[in-house]
Amino acid sequence: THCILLGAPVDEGQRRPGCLMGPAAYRVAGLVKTLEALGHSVEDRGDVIPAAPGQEICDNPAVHHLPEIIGWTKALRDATSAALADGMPIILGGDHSLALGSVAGIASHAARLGRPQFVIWLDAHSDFHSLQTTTSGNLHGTPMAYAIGRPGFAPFPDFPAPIPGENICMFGIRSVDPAELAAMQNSDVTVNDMRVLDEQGIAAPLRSFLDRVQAANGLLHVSLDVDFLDPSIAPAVGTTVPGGTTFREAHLVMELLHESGLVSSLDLVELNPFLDERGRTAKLMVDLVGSLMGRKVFDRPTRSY
Ligand code: DIR
Ligand code: MN
Ligand code: MN
Ligand code: MN
Repeated sequence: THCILLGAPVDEGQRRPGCLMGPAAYRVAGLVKTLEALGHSVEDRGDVIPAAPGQEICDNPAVHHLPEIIGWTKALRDATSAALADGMPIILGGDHSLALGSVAGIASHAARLGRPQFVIWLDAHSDFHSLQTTTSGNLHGTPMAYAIGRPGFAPFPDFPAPIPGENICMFGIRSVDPAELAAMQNSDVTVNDMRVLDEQGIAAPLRSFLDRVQAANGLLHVSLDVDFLDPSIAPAVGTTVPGGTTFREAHLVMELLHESGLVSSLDLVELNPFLDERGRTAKLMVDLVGSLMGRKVFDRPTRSY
């Protein structure tokens, strides 16, 4: 695979400074070497420059940094969609608001190809707020709502080819605000929250989603939020939520995604290196990318997707 790294040092989608150091931390933690050791070629396109902020406003006074995030959204949409023409974009965040742009970019690329776009959201949170419903005002809590075409994103560019709810799978969620829950229940999104994973394990729910992607000849975008992981193994994130996935569960997710052969793009989001313990979380994220891109400890028969 030709991997294209896009740095997205977005920090304005939440309130704890530090995510802007994420791209540098992934580079320091050896992401390029990890990918090359697995036989991939790597092209680091450096950090994306956001479009100049405009004067956009919205009627929810809690929302902050709206013009800056719109500037990031436009630039990341264009950079991601351009990268997809040449290889597999890996977007190095940056907080999760970067996915407003990356997911817009993948959706426009899929529409150009005439193929359905699927998204797996690996996160403690559902990030399903509209500009009207967010109470924190943190725009990192909104990208899924934008992607599915929820109303209330007027100051943003129209989302190109909204992604149908049945093409979206939330995986590992355990912190959902009431307004997000109401909106999700009104949608066809597949919700594999931690309770589902506790009862059914990782493999069965994930395979059933991957089977649908495969059957539809879909493209699959993976959006990996650090807080998908349990805080005991991944402390470097501003919004830790107890009860996250373990080291082995997370690697299993990545291994199954790899074996599916369906993944066409990846976001790595919410790493805050300022909160890390000597790069521990950054290194874990890089290791997970290794598993996603084919590293295995033992050879095992691959499922024939
Ligand atoms: C909360 C937390 N639902 C909010 N969101 C996220 O602020 O909207 N934390 N995404 O990572
Ligand atoms: Mn998130
Ligand atoms: Mn989260
Ligand atoms: Mn938040």
